[in-house]
Amino acid sequence: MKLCRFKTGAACHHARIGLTTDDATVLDLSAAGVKSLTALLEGDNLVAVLQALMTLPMPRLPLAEITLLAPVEQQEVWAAGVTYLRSKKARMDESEFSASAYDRVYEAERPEIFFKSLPEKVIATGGDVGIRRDAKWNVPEPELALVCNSRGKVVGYTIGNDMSSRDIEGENLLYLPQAKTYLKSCAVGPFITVGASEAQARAWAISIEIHRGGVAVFNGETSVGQIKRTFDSLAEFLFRSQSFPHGAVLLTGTGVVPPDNFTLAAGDRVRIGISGIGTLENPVAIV
Ligand code: DO4
Ligand code: MG
Repeated sequence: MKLCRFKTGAACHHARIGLTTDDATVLDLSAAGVKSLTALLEGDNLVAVLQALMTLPMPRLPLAEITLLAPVEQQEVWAAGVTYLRSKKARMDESEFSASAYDRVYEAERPEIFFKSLPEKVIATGGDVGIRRDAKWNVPEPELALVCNSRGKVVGYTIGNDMSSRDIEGENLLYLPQAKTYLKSCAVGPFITVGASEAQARAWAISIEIHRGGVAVFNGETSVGQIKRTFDSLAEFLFRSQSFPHGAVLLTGTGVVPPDNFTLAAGDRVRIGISGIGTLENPVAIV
């Protein structure tokens, strides 16, 4: 079962809440009185609530006829890093200066967690993701994203793109916020898969394709099961000594890194797929 936010036409500014079980049509839950994703995610028995809602008469809209919005309302987006061995190696290779920090954080009990985006700055599928105009080495990071409610419970899963400037990150660890958090650096969506256990999610594949002028210039794949840490422990660290009254989205780190001679260019298209969720696709623009 997958939730989404959508609108029905260019002139319509009103976000609706949708539910899909077939990836071809969306039930308009707004017609059953559901006005917010956040309120739904706060409920204790989400799957049962959605099953009950599905018995009500509601418009069923073809997916091809709606515009999918980012599935965030007032949720901040945060991100964990160096949670896959592949990411640790890439960071250590990119910077001798910072190598021991990455090595240590991979092994440490406390994960690396950083702020990624305000909700209103999150890019939806189809929108431009950005590469910084002052960066020379830019990559997308395809990541499973945990959707947490205000109590820190993981209630669903979506897809995140943690756009990153590797030359800025590699120059000095203290530049990480500039390498990671800039205009259009975070895309999320399009669906939130609910009702899947961590064990089920760990069997999902994460894939990425980058197209330039219609030609694939990079593709890669990993398995969610390669994440070193449990989802609950990542969420617990995010919520420790912190409060998120509307819940939060936590990207869980990347396990796919393009070769070191690869950098994104304006006009590229980044397509990230997670088998249990769907596809997040964005063109790239210089910001
Ligand atoms: O400190 C570097 C960030 C690492 C990251 O974003 C990742 O592993 O996904
Ligand atoms: Mg990342």
